[in-house]
Amino acid sequence: MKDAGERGHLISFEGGEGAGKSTQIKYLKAYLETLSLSVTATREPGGGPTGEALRQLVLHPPAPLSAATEALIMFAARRDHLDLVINPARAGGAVVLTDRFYDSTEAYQVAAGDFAADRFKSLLHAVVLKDENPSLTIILDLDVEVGLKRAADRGTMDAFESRGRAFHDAVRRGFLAIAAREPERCVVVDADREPGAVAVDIRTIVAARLGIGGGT
Ligand code: T5A
Repeated sequence: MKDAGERGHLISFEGGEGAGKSTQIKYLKAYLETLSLSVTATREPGGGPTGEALRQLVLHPPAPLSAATEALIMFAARRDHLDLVINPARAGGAVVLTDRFYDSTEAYQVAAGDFAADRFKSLLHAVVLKDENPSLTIILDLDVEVGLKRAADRGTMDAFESRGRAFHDAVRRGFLAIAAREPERCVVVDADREPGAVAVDIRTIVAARLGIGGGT
């Protein structure tokens, strides 16, 4: 295991509905553990008990929420997630893999919703400290219809999954715009392939960008 005292990396996984983030986090976690690294897998909104309660609220709201309200709930959940899960794990030397982080707010509430970009930026700077940024962000890119079908095949839809194609196309464009703007942090991976092939690419990226592991 890694020495306690050496701060672990934070890797975020982003993408539209059904892109395969949870699946790929499982693959990467298992691989990194074979290298004797301590790994924490977590998700947003969620992580700790309060984050999970906020997740229920925002995914299954008692009445429709505005994009601004959604963004505020996401950032409240995110601060709690950083305090209770991400920062303690990183302080103990673990590599933290999070299924969604602040890019999801930019893609869903700003690019696809009507939350203003400057308000998003202010909130981001107020809530997430500079040294809490991910070392690496993997953006799983997938045709919207394919992703929504994968999500629908699992059963009941939540408040986001049940939005139309135009909304999810805007989410996809939002993620690609973030990747184009921040190439030093973000890598786009083609998620429309069998899971093992996607996992091999992700290992190679993690090795090249963070020097963890040796690719395949
Ligand atoms: N949200 C979240 C915001 O609006 N703003 C924010 O700031 C944040 C943080 C979260 C919702 O909240 C919104 C976005 C989301 O709508 P969620 O249930 O966590 O809700 O939604 P997702 O993150 O989209 O979770 P999903 O489980 O739907 O997608 P994943 O994790 O990307 O996909 P995964 O791995 O669970 O796979 C889905 C299905 O596809 C299969 C899997 O077996 C599974 O059945 N699959 C594949 N099939 C074929 N080929 C592959 N390569 C496959 N990979 C997985």
